[in-house]
Amino acid sequence: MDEAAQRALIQQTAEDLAWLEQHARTQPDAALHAGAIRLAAALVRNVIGPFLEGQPAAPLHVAVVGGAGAGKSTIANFLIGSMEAESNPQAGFTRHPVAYAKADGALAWPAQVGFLGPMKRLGQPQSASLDEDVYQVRRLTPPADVINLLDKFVVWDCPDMTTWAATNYVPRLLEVAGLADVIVYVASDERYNDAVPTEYLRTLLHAGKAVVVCLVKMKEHDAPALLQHFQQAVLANMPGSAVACLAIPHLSHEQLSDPLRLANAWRIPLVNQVSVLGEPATASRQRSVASAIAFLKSGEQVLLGVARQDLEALASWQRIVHEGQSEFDNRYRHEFLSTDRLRRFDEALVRLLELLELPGVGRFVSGALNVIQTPYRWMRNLFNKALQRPEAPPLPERPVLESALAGWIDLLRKEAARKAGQHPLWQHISRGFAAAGLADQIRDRFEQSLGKFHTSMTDEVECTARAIYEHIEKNPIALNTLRGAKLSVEAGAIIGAVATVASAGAVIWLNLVLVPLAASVANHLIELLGKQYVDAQREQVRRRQQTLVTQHLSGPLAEWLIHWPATGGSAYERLQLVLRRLPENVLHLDAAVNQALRG
Ligand SMILES: Nc1nc2c(ncn2[C@@H]2O[C@H](COP(=O)(O)OP(=O)(O)OP(=O)(O)O)[C@@H](O)[C@H]2O)c(=O)[nH]1
Ligand SMILES: [Mg+2]
Repeated sequence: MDEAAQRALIQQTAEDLAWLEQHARTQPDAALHAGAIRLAAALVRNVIGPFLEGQPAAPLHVAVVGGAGAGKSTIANFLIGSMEAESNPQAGFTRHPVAYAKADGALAWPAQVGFLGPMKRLGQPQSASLDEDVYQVRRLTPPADVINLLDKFVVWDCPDMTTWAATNYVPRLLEVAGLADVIVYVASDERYNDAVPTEYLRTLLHAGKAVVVCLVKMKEHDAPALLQHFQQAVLANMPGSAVACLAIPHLSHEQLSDPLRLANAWRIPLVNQVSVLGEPATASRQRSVASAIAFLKSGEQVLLGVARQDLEALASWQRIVHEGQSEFDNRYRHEFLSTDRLRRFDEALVRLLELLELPGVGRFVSGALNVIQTPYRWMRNLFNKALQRPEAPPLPERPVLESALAGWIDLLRKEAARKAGQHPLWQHISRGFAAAGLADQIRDRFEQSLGKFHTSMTDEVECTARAIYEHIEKNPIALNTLRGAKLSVEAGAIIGAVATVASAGAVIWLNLVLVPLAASVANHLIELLGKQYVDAQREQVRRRQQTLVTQHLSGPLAEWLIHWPATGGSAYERLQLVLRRLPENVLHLDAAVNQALRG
């Protein structure tokens, strides 16, 4: 992959994740997911991107995170070795990330577009309480010490993560947490297991971050018990393990103001722990990159977690569309198809029977047989007229289709209105009916398909009906065989009748009754056979007509309706794009990272 393509890949992945994060924030109870997605975006922007672009490993980054007022700024000062970060009794004082970097260090600060996401770098030092999407870098000369973390690390003092995304500053700390090679998680003894910070800790460990837990403010003699309790009650339930869990008890203000001289006993283990994690810097950064890509790959759960509600809503919309479709198909079958006689098939039957009449000289024989059968035919017609109930005229097709469509639209409209409060998708559909003319669009599409359906239908009826006689017409052997069979049956019946009269020694005039009767019964049987065949064809065409309705009318309309929420630039269109594109892009990133790590 060339550099430009790689940069575009990083940018697109970060943008897709940013979109997904915003989308998650529109959903109820999705703040934690939104946080995990923000972290994923930060990993792409701040770790994977710079690594692929050849950014050197140094300086590494350590971020101090935790609940409001836990003591984060105080611990940042411990890491730096002097009172630089504003610690303040007002909980939630630090509102944007503040980086502490060595003044004379050659700070190879990542400069690519998108680094630290939407946060702007402040040009001038400002109070850490400034509540804006910014970060600042404070350069300082650290006091001489045995271990000086600032030689290797940039120390980040972060805003708190006590509340979900209701506040603007949680995403800021997640952005820096994404960047960090080491995380120091601070929890005070009175609030060591608050729900929200604990969930963020879980996300950070899930992302494979090297986390050092620092429990603070307990009485010194309670430290071992609290550490043990935290290990068992909190860390044991996490997806990964923390690198270390340390305690710094409640210290005096003097000790806090000069940690280097007065609190080193507590400070050194922490500084040592962080320092070790940065040894050597290249390995530390490679670990960060490898776990970032692993988190993205395993992040399907997170991504699908956010999209789950959307996908469920889309699936339930799909179910309702199909419910409406089968109701539409059923109504067409019951109200129109079952009553439609398909007259073309009656004509086909007549043609078929005509074909069976003998041609040429044989016409005289057929004519004679017809004359013989005349009394029977009269009588049959009389009976039929007397007994037959008048056929109910079929409902015209168009009104049936229109009213079935209206029923379908009504069902969708009602369901959308009923469920509008459940999920934004239903709200979107409901608005589609109310404001975007969705019902008219449905009718328009229906009209467009109707023409195609009718053309196919007419062709189908005509072809099947014509095939009934054309097939025989074009096959002289079959035709002559059938004619022969018909003649044999009729002649056989007449001869049989004459022979019966003769053998019974009955009076000759009985022939006048029996011969026409036998000829008529034989002919009737042949007609019945023909009718049965034609009716079977008619039934087949009815079934085919039902299939064509589904194929040309209700099917395409259902497809269009199912996809309607994901069209016209809606959020669901983007969602589908992101859900398709993101996993592919993560795999490309994985390949690029693996190649770079091997190199
Ligand atoms: N006496 C004493 N005060 C402490 C100790 N640790 C923290 N504090 C105080 O607790 C308050 C909050 O500490 P910070 O370090 O500002 O806490 P924070 O987590 O940065 O807080 P926010 O940025 O507001 O979220 C400050 O007034 C600190 O001086 C300690 O060990 N002893
Ligand atoms: Mg603070």
